[in-house]
Amino acid sequence: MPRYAQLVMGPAGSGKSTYCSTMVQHAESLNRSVQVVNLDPAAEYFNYPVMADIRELIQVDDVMEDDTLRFGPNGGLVFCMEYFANNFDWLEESLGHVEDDYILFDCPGQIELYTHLPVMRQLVEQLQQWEFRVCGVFLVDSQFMVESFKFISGVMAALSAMVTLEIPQVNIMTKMDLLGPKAKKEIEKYLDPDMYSMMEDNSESFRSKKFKKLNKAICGLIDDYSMVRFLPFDRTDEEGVNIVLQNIDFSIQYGEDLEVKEPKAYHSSLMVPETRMVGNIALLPVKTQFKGPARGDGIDLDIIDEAIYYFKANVFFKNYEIKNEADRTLIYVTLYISECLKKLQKCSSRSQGEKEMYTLGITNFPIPGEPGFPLNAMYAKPANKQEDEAMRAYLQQLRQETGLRLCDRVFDPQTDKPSKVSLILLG
Ligand SMILES: Nc1nc2c(ncn2[C@@H]2O[C@H](COP(=O)(O)OP(=O)(O)O)[C@@H](O)[C@H]2O)c(=O)[nH]1
Ligand SMILES: [Mg+2]
Repeated sequence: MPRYAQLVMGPAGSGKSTYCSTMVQHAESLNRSVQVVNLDPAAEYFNYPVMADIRELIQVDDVMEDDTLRFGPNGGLVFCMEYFANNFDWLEESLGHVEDDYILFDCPGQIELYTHLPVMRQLVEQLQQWEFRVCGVFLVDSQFMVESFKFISGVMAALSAMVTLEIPQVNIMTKMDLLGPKAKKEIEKYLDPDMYSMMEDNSESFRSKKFKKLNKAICGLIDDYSMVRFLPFDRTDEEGVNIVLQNIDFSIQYGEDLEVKEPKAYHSSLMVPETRMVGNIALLPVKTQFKGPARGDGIDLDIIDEAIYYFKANVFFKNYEIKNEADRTLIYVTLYISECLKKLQKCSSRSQGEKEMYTLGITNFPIPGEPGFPLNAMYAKPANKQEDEAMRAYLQQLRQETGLRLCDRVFDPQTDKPSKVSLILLG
């Protein structure tokens, strides 16, 4: 099974750490597990739980304070990252090996990591060896993108990461929530831009004759790579966040190998060779005091227990496949439960509920073969008068016992009211 990773990159302050925590929350709401690894040795603040933190391995401050090294902040960071690249076993240990895991790497912002230093590329290769499918996620702050020349430098940064890393990359314009309506409109043209028309932009910086050829060449280059699409990211817009995640998932084929979980219908486990029949319904024993042909003294689990237990799963099946005669009993009880629940919902006390259930249980109900029986195509009508009586008696016994058991479940002993929870749990 592959594992999945996003390398979250972009200049300092572009919103990488915020992106990571937004994604973690979003994934949680989808019931997906996404973990974050902090790879920024100079990180001061982030508000997501970390699976691993590079600062456990090395800290920029320690490097800068070292009298023999004497690095400034940038040099310190580069030193840290090179140290990291020589100690990937630390990462391997921290990641463990969970199949199918999905990890965000919150990377440092220094652009040189993506332009000419080998460490990020080494990291990608290492992750790939560990069976990760890696997607680059390059963030650019929308605040800086409202002018063409700034946009072009943002694009160039994203492009250099893409060329260096050679992995699928999704570019994101962050902090869209900070833009006013006018700026939002303005920025739309940058999301999927036409570089040549951008060159016609009337801003002064583009007018300069001296750079005209260069600008044209750069715009042509960007256009040729046709990777300049940006996805807008507004952390307050759940749907937008989801679109971003889907794009990234798609680029690393997340979810394609996951087993498709078909909804499952449940079948009765109570069929045994010596089971008696009425028509083609299994006359299974029932734990009950009500009179009828089925006695199940001392049995552990009966068909009504099964029907109540599987009610929620089975009641939605329009095309339930009947596998044996006990399934016919199960389905009959399942349908009867939904009839009961409709009535019980309206009852204001348990004693009223019990009365209603008693009446519903015995009042003339159709049996197989009679008009009004809902499943005549699948149920055989009784072969003779004797079977007719047995069937009627058995179904009535099932109905009465089911009604009584539902009262046990549905009425809250404290309030004597039908409790919403059990009504919902049951259907
Ligand atoms: N309004 C708004 N602020 C953001 C957003 N993303 C980041 N910020 C702010 O921008 C600053 C830098 O964000 P951070 O995630 O730390 O950037 P990093 O350096 O790339 O990790 C912080 O003050 C964040 O609160 C966003 O989507 N909307
Ligand atoms: Mg950060």
